[in-house]
This record gives sequence, C-alpha cells and structure tokens, in this order.
Amino acid sequence: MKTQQELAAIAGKFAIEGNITDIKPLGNGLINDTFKVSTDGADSYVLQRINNAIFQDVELLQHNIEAVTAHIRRKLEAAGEKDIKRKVLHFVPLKDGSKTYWTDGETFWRISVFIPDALTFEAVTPEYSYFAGKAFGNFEAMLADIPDTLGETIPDFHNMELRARQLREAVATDKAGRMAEPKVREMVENLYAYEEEMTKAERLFREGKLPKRICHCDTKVNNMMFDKDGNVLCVIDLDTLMPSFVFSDFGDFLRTAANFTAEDDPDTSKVGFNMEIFKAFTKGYIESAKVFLTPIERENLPFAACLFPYMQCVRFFADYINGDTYYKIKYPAHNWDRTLNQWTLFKSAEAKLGEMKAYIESL
Ligand code: GN1
Ligand code: MG
Repeated sequence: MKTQQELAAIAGKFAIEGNITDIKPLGNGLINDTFKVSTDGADSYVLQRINNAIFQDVELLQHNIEAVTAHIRRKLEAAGEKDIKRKVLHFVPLKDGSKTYWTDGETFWRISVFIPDALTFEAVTPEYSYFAGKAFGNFEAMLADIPDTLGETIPDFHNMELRARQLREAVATDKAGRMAEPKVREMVENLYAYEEEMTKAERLFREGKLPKRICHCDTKVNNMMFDKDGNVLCVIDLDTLMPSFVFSDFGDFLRTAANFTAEDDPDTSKVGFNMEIFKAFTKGYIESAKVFLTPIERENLPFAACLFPYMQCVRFFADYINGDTYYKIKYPAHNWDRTLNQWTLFKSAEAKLGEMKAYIESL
C-alpha cells in the first residue's frame, strides 16, 4: 500500500491543476485500486493504479480509452452538448504531455477528472434501468463508426469457450486442493452440463451469423454515473472496451441490476432474476440499439441474460479453485459465495427465458 505522500507524488506527475489537499480510496472495483484526489483548484481527480497483471498491455488499454473518449467527445460537441465534462471521461496527460499513464516499470497509474455531482448505485429501480438501457444502447451506437481500431485489452475476455476451458484447467490442476470439497465437485458438474448451450455465441460467430461490435464489457450497474434526477451522465470503467458481442453489455448489466441482491450475497434465498428490471432495461436498450441490432442479436438477448450469470459463475468459481488469485476477496470463501450466488441467478434467469422472449417480441 502506498502512503498519501507517495500517491500525491504520483498524482503530481500528471498535468492536474491546483494543489492536492486530500487523497482517499474510492469505489468498489475488484481489479484496480482507485483513489479520489481533492485539490484546491476547480477539479478533483480520480487516480488509479492499473492492475497490470490483468491488463498486460497498458499502452493498448490507454489507446482504446483515448480513442473512445475522443470519439464520444467529438459527437457530443457536434450535438451541441453543454455539459461535456460530466458526459465523457477525460484522462489527464503527464506534465510532459507524452502519455496518459505513468509507470515506474512495475506499477502503472493514470488520472482522470472526477465527475462532479454524480452518483453511482449498487442497485437500481426499473425507471433507472430504462435510462441505463438507453444509455448503453446509445454508447454502442455512438461507437459504431469509430475510425480507430481497438484491440482486446484482455484477449477473448467474454469468450465463453475460453472461460469454460479455464474452468476445466483449474479443475484438472486443483492448485488450492479445493476439489476435495464435495460442494465444489457438484458445482463442476452443474456447470459442465450447460457448457455446450452456453458457448453458442462463439459458434454463431464462426458461422458468420453474429457480429462483433465495440462494447463496454463491464456494464455492472455501478459503472454508470447518474445525476441527482436519475439522468445517465456517462459510462465509466472503460478498461474492457473492446470488440465483443452485444450480449456482453446487455447481459452484464442485467447480471448485476436484475439480481434481487448483490453478486456476493451469501444468502441465496435472496438471489433471483427481477423481470421488472429486465423489462425496463430491455425497453430502453432496444429503443436506442434498434438502429444497429440484427435479428439474431435481438432474438438472443434473453440468452445473454442467462449467459452472463453463467460466465461470471464460471469465472468466480475458477478463481476459487485456483486459490483466489484474480478477484479481490474479503474473506476466504468470498469467491465461493459469489459462485453460488451467480449460479442461483443463472437458474432463476433460465426459468424466465420464455417470459423474456415473449416480452421482446411484444416490443
Ligand atoms: C471485475 O473491475 P470491476 O470490479 O468493475 C471484472 C468484471 C467482472 C466483475 C465482477 C477486468 O470488474 O469482468 O464482471 O469484476 N473485470 C475484469 O464483479 O475482469
Ligand atoms: Mg468497476
């Protein structure tokens, strides 16, 4: 852990304005370390240590983010948007203007302007979900004509075939000796039974039936900023921006927002898929994404709502079996509780597939 002085020294390498008055931890991210840097100037800032064990190509990562934020900024300007500062993230370059990240060769840091008077939520109402659906559809629509080529910051990030393979490897290696637990072996069987069905998108892609588009790929509900009246300001946490299936953004939002409880609630009796949130989000999403969605994409949105709890279950579970090396954990069984939670959510969503399909057809 860095001291306040060390953090201030790192923040000071960037072209920020004013003197730093305070630095404190911010948010609930599971990957990067995030701090709020207050100053006596007009702006506060967000300082982040990029987890470069996970994001190994920081140059590419920042290239993607700069390309996307610049593209959105141009669109907002062209549309006469007045509140650009709150509508798109702005990364501050180093004092010499060279890059938007600083590294000592081991750790990587970046800074963006803190969005003032904005709120994030761990849970949302149907009304907010509708706005979020519109916003994510809009976000993807805005990126449809980006001239830059974006790379995959985590190759095959949402590739279910890869995630399934990683689970099989974790099971075979059994690094932490957790395969001895009967509940673990039972979960392995549960997940394997759905592997064929859940890897459908990759097959459709190979058959040329499903496109990849620039997606956000981490549309957890807490990665969206709202103003105090519930309007969506902007989408944050842009590290996983990359070409993917639209299922990523649609599915991952619902995985978090449509769960009746948090993704790590150990009380699975509270877990379930909330159709009111599904309906509101889907309505908003389709309204703004209909300009580009193909029939195959649209008809598979309910599949996406099941795929993401399943994929996240596989990811948390593989990390549990591997001895908790990827996600931050707060207690030893944290990844197991997350696994069980996401499995329960997956089963609940699966039971509502018919209802989801009917709703989309009714729109
Ligand atoms: C991670 O960084 P954070 O907490 O927003 C993860 C997502 C998972 C999520 C589960 C790069 O997101 O893919 O869905 O945790 N990000 C990465 O909460 O793996
Ligand atoms: Mg986040």
